[in-house]
Amino acid sequence: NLSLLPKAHNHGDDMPFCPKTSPLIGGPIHVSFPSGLTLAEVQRKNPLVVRGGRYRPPDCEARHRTAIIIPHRHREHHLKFLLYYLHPFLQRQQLHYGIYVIHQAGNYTFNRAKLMNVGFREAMKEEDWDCLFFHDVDLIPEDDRNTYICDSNPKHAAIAMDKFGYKLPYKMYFGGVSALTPLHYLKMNGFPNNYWGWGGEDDDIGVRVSLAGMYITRPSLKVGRYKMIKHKLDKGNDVNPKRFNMLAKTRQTWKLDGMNTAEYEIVSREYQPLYTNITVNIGTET
Ligand code: UDH
Ligand code: NGS
Repeated sequence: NLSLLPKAHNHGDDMPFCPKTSPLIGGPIHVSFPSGLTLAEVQRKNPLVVRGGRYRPPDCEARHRTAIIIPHRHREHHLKFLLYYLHPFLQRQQLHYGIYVIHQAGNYTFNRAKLMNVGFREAMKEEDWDCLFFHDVDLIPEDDRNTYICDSNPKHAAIAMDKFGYKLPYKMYFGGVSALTPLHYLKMNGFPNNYWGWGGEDDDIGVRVSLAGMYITRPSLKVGRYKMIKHKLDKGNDVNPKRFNMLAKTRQTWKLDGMNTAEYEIVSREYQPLYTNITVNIGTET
């Protein structure tokens, strides 16, 4: 009797596909930030997550393979909460997934978009991901129906953030959390490498989407809700005074700067229990 065989870690040919809509997803999620939470506790709550922060549903073949790419430096306190919410959330969606934290080495000015280029290339070296979620560390999804899978066009997921009164701050906003397939990513030559410091890089990415002949899709305002963990502007991420001039030139620069010119050195790759930590030297502004 086949039904008596243990199935939990069997990923043979005989596994049925997971249902199109996961029976495990609910609706709104109540997000709070319990004091005293530890990574060990998050690990204990997620026994099926394996080294490097990877997961596959135990009893069905996932329909989607999603990599989460998180740009990071000095935000361990935020990362802990994000992992606490994201792991169970992705498991309820019955995804095959992996979480990558792309950690900028050194103290030079932060560069969010370039770290995403690193994350894309390094994640794709490891597995054939069909969707990449570029995810700020301080944004917690507040609804299970916000599915972490890709659309036919680049998707902006963080459409309704608490700090903006749960609506878009402006029509072209593309910040926070976005989802692209590898094909979308390469079509727009990835993200810019030369936005050092705070601001504008997300707008540049949004412009690249349309310059590459694509458009932005979004979930509904009811579903694309996020709570931001409150914080001040970080040390080492000063507002970039050049951002407006750079944005005015994206049409001329997007093919010359991006995935095709991203240069960096990997410092280390650690397979932590809850995520893959890639520390990278991305250089300095030239
Ligand atoms: N990040 C880090 N470390 C840093 C800077 C940024 O990990 O030192 C990452 C992190 O994933 C963060 C993302 O980059 O979520 C975006 O950076 P941010 O949180 O500083 O940007 P945000 O716009 O907040 O969310 C800015 C605070 C107020 C800026 C006001 C400027 N007028
Ligand atoms: C715009 C920035 C974006 C930023 C957005 C929200 O003005 O990078 O505000 O900022 N664009 C430029 O500066 C050109 S926030 O309210 O989160 O601090 O994401």
